[in-house]
Amino acid sequence: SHQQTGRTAAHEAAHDSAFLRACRREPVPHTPVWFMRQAGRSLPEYRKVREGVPMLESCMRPELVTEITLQPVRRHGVDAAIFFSDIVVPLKAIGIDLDIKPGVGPVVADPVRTRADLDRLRPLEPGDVAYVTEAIGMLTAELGATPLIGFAGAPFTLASYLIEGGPSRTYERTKAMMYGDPQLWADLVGRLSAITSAFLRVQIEAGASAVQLFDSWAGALAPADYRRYVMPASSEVFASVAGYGVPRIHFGVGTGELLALMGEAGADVVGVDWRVPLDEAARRIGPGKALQGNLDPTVLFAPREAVETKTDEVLAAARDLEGHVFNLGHGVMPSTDPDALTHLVEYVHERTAR
Ligand code: 1CP
Repeated sequence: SHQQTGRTAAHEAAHDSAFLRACRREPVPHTPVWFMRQAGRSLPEYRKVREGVPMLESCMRPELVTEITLQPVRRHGVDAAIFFSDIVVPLKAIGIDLDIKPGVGPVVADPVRTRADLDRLRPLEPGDVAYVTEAIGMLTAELGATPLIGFAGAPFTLASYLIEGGPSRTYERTKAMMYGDPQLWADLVGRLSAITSAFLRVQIEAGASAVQLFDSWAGALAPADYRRYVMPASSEVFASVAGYGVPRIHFGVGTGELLALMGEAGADVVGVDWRVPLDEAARRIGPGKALQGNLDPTVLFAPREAVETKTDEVLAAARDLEGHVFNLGHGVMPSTDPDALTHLVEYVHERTAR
């Protein structure tokens, strides 16, 4: 089909990029760099085009998504683009009443707390997110050899927003369901796994040449609970896209004790936050995986010399990895000076030129 041709062309154009080579643990001309939340409020050109457009609405306008996704590629020369969207977009697309409130994050009008509430989590059809397919088609045509990373929220992190009704620090209701009604929990994350899998497949079919599963808040769990209550649903997601052969990245915050399990869940690349040095992370994860990370995003508020010193530390710890994608340990903070990010990209490229 026409769409399949688009996908194949996009995947072929990006195939030999430093980013995809590093994900596949092949030799690279330089360590590839991209930043989580590289599009967004740190960029004046982003604030300008977002003026007066609510977050969720901006995700549904293909021209705007294309422009915002390309902004950090043009400005910083990063080695990959990440699709501009949000982890709650597929939930909105199946009719969940939610909004992204400025300065807060996703807020769900009627939280999911009972078995009857599960009926609202119907499967995601590609037609529900036609604007995603359209935006990725436009984007990959513009990106050429620069790979596009698609993404989705992992079942645990999505469940936490649905159950709590918004951002949380303790995940008390989420854990209450997990421990108190394991069957309801399993059915909930099973439905989310199907929705997330479908959302990733849409993005790959449209031309994304890698995918990242964000289980941002999984670090709140002890390893035994992660293995029992969360890992099966995330493994299902990874298995459902395995056939495409595109690299699968798995990331969460505060996951030092979960790194091996997050690799085992089916990732090709494991994202590491700034709390665990990459050489130690590699020992925990074992062979056969590339690593992504892990400069503390707040380091970018320090003078340039300090940023370079801390970057050298990350690169030194990454020296013997099978594959390394340089990134921050979590997203770019909104008040970051964009010039600091541009310099960081140049610096990593220079220091790692082979
Ligand atoms: O109006 C705005 O600008 C709102 C801020 C904003 C933005 C720019 C939100 C609300 N989402 C986004 C875009 C977004 N969300 C991207 C953009 C692509 C890029 O990196 O350039 C991505 C990858 C996400 C994914 C996302 N959304 C995650 C996982 C990544 C992470 O940071 O851990 C999570 C947890 C969310 C939920 C969410 N959406 C928005 C906010 C402020 C939050 C976090 C709320 C909380 O603290 O719980």
